[in-house]
Amino acid sequence: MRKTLVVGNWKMNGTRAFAAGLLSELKALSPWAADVAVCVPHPLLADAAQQLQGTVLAWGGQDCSVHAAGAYTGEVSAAMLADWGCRYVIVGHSERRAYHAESDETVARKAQAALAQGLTPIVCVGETLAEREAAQTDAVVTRQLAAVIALLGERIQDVVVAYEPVWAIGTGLTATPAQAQAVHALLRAQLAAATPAAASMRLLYGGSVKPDNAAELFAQADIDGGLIGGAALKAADFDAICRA
Ligand code: G2H
Repeated sequence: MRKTLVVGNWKMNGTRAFAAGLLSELKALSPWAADVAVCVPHPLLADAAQQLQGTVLAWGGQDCSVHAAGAYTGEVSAAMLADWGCRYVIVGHSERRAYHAESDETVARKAQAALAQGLTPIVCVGETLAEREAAQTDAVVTRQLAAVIALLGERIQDVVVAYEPVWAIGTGLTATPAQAQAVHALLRAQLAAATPAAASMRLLYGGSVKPDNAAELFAQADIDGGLIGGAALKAADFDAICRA
């Protein structure tokens, strides 16, 4: 019922030459049974658009402004991303929440801005290690998602949700499939209370997904793919995950 979605999050990595090489390798390895996208740094969007136009690979940004336009130095609007042909934009990644002080409300506004431009926001939620150890995982992810539901209402159905436990990001630690599935089931139940479309929404897992753990994670009932960081920077690894 739900088609697997695998999204590469390049984070702040890559030059134009790197992107040209990786994207041409991925094009040669395509197609996949899953939907596949790469979220690249903003300066690489033009090259991604040129290289990926007409392929099975979609592309997107890693953040967008809450504002439509104006005097917001350094910001990139959802309209600009749409203008470059982006299909997706990641919002609320834990690195944005932690290093740029993004609140739950800010993340919700970014998702709203993305939807207004026809983009699919990939809304990230996830708990820190301290929160998990304090048994606050459910409360934290529920609070983070509730802010988005409160602002978007029924349009929550047009969002992709990514569960990324902060303690598993770039650390080599991965949530066990059972740990991840438990949170995904909780999130889907929360979505079901907000929209009848919850069963068809895609929920991704992110946090040290690798070729050797992707299949077991993606096999979980409520895990519909992944948001991939480090392993998205190597064509062979990303391809293996897309096939998992
Ligand atoms: C989590 C993930 C991508 P990594 O941030 O969003 O990165 O796979 O490197 O843990």
